[in-house]
Formats: sequence, structure tokens, C-alpha cells
Amino acid sequence: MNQPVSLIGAPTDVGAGTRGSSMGPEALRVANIGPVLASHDLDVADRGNLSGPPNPNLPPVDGYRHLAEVQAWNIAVHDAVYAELALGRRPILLGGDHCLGIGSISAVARYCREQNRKLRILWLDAHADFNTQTLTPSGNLHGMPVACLCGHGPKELVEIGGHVPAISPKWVRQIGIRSVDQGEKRFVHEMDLEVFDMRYIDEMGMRHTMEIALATLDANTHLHVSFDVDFLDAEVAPGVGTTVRGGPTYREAQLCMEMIADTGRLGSLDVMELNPALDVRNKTAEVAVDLIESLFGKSTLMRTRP
Ligand code: HAR
Ligand code: MN
Ligand code: MN
Ligand code: MN
Repeated sequence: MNQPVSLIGAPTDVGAGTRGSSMGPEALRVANIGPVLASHDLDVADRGNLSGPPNPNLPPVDGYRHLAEVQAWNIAVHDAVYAELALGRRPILLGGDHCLGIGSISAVARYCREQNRKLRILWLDAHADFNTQTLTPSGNLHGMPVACLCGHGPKELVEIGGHVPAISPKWVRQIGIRSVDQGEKRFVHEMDLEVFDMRYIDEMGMRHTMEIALATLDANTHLHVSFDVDFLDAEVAPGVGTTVRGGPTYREAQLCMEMIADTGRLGSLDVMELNPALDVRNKTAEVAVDLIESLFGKSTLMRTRP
């Protein structure tokens, strides 16, 4: 039997500029995320939704929008994700906007630290999410979670996992990136983040990209995937707040997920930024569920790794 999984809904859009990702968890359930995973010999528990403050829809204060609300939601996410890991289960966070990656990944990092495990984070996204108070063009905290996790952000967010910084940039591999703000770009280079942007994927192909991103995993490595649905090409996945043209096709994304599954190391997952208010007949949710099915080991035929 595979390691069991737990679904945790976090219905909020407090970190985003566009409203609607608060409906993401229910859209993923309507697209049958639970039963689909259960059909692959997995014990699936749906823990329901977390609760937190409403979205006050206010402008930024000192460079951040909704910092107190984002903090409250991330503490709830941290505690819920940590609790599932402590039970020996694999948490699947159903977002919600991507600011919640702070709570989720700081919990995973805490657990790995306690268990003496290595951590590798795959950040699948159109965006680097590496802005800071001074670099951000919007104040939206969903543009800052990777920087916060690396210790660059307000103490309300960087301290959530109890260890600052929660992670090292060396543990992160970003894939599918194609929209990075000017100041953010400089900071990505300064911190030496490993980014496989769309040009890299165009030139080298998804297979080579994933071979490099997944290199040097060992039996003691916990693999966390933070899947921002806007990673996907906008034509495949219109149901997100910040679509960016020129992302991975459906097949490229499938290969990405299948190669992650082949490692057998997947320990936790975030599914973020799905916005049903912008979707077409829930198709983006269905595409996301198809891909997650591959991530948890669905394959067309039985195959040995070539
Ligand atoms: N870079 C922009 C900002 O910081 C928008 C990035 C956030 N969008 C997301 N996250 N969907 O990946 O405002
Ligand atoms: Mn993101
Ligand atoms: Mn994004
Ligand atoms: Mn299916």
C-alpha cells in the first residue's frame, strides 16, 4: 500500500490580486480529486476546509496587502500540514492562493529537520514568487512566498515554521517560469535560485529539464511539489488569476508529473491558484486533477524506467 494522503482545503484569496481562488478547494473536489486518487490504491482522507479571516480587499500597507490575514491563514495551514506529516501521511494542500506555500512548506521543512531528512522543493509556476516588500510591484503576498521561505520577508511570515530561514534556496528547483518582475529578477540571481525557465524547457525539452531538477535525490529525500496551476499554458488552464502565455503543454506537464512520480519520493503537494470564477466549465480543475493523478503514479502502461 502506498503512503496515505490527506486533502486539506484552504479557501482563501487574501494573498492574490484577483478574487476567486478561495473557491479552488471545492472545484477540485467537484473534479473528483479524492475518488480519482483513491482509485490508485491510495488511502485518501479529506480533512475538509480550514477557516480564517475574510478578504478585506484593501490596498498595501508598507508594501504588503493583507499581512495579518495572510499570517492567520498560513499559521492554520502550517499546523494542519504538520499534523498530517506527524501522522505519517502525505498532505495535499488545496488552495487558495500561493501565499499559503509559506505555511505548507515551512511545516514540511520543520518536519524534515526533526526527522533528519533532506528536502527538495519543485516550484512549478509561471512566476518566481520571489518578491519582497521593496521589490513587489503589487504588494500581493502570493508573489513573495519563496522569498519569505528563504528568510526575506516580514517576521510575521518568515517565523511561522519556528526556524529562520525555513529553507535554503539550494533546496528549490523552479520550473516553467516565464514572468519575473525587474527587481525580482536581480534578486533571483543574487540568491542563486535554480530556475528552469520556459526558454530552458524549449531548448532542452521537459525530459532533460526534469532529469536535472530531480538529480541527486536519495532515499532520505522528501520531495515537495508546489504546483501553481498557472504553470500550465493559459490555453490549457484558463482558470487562474494571472494567466501567462507560453507555458508547458498538457503533454509536457504530464511528462513532468510522471517523471516526479517515478522517483517514488513525493512526500507532500500544494495545488494552488485555481480560480473557478475564471474557469470554463471546471476544465482547469479537471486538467489539474488529471495531472495530479499522474503525479501519484497513474501511468498508461506498466513500464520500467528507460
Ligand atoms: N510578480 C507579480 C507580483 O508579485 C505577480 C506574481 C503572483 N502571481 C501568482 N503567483 N499567481 O505565482 O505581483
Ligand atoms: Mn505562484
Ligand atoms: Mn503563478
Ligand atoms: Mn482521469
